[in-house]
Amino acid sequence: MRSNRQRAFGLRTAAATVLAAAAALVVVGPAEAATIAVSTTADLERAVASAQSGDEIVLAATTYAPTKPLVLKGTVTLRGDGAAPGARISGAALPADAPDLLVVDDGAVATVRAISFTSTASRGAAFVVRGRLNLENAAVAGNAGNGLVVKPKGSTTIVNSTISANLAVGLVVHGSALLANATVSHNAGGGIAMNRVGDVTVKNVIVAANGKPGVATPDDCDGAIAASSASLATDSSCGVQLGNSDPRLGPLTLANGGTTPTRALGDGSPAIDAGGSDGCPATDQRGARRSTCDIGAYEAGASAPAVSPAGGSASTPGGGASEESGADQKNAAQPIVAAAGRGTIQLRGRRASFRVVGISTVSTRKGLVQYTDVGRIRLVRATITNASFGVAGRTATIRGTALDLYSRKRVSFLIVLRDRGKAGDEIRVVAGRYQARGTLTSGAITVTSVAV
Ligand SMILES: [Ca+2]
Repeated sequence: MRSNRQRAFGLRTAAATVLAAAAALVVVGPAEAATIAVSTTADLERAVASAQSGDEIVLAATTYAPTKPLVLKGTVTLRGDGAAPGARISGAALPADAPDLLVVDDGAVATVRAISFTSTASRGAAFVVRGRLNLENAAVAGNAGNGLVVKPKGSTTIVNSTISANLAVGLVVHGSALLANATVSHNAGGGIAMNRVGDVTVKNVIVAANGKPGVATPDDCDGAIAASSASLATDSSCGVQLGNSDPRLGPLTLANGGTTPTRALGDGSPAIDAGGSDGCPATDQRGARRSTCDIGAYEAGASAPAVSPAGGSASTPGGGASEESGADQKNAAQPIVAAAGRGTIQLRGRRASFRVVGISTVSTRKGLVQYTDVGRIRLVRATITNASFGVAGRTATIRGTALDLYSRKRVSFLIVLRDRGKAGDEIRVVAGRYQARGTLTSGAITVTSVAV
């Protein structure tokens, strides 16, 4: 083990910075690396901004909601501390003009382990990779935008990780990506998009139930995977070994064990014991020991090791546990609501059009509501006050207030979105005295719930 030192924030001198920069040009010795424990959003933002090559930032198990994108530079590791309910980085507090959650800068080599990334707005990605990203035992889930976007010079290796329930595309690759024992599923905008130039290799990977049946969006893969082994998809678009196969994935949940949410393999899943031993990690995303390798991030029949509750051993001198962290930890156990839709419905002799994006956790709500029934009501500039789910996570109820451009008054609204999985999605709108409901004649609604 290398000997690490705890670094106090804000005490770095210019001389130390110059020395560290010089050291980075040669080879950074182990003694230069610092381990920085963080337990609040402010700690995390400072640690990322001041990280030097070789540093490891260890996140206590709570929810972090940065107010601007976290930009990783140099060679840096970001990892959860292994306690329950896990570390989660949320995009809920990001500004509309900088909606990406984590950016791996040009030339950076970032390792990110055992953290969940969630709740970006529809224009934001959980990850933008310009340098190199090693993603391990992580979950990228419940984002209204894309999960990961790998830029032309960027590259990523994704192992034992789940990219799921994002409302846009799970993984967009302009550069290169190697996925091993990953699960890319239930992303409404598609699973993996190669954009004609992306170089993607998959080993023991599940790409399942992406896109939206009956709607013209790309499904599991958009473009050709360069090389694959022992991988499975629910349609034929990826060209992998087991195409048109249903892996029988369970709901995305922390209840499977570990510190990031996973989807279990149901009984009789064709993914069980169907992975190749080449490149198969010893444990799965949860830390459960793998036997004959299953395809995907989850090993069926294996138990995850017990995780200690937050606060057990996470506190280190200078780590700075704050008063906020208690509330954050409670929030971390709540489901994330994510719903998005746009389209038109047919009313009596006319059509109404809408666009709705809603993201909600118990502590934060964001979204966009626009609804136009020409001549009757036109809702804009909405404030969402509540969003909740109906049975089985396919119905979202969004409440708030919005400006009606016709009456020039703010009105309370209730919008219910029903995701029927294929053509047949429904929307119901109540705003002031206005009421309408209908089945979509164009567009689509996607509703997801991420129970973490
Ligand atoms: Ca197995």
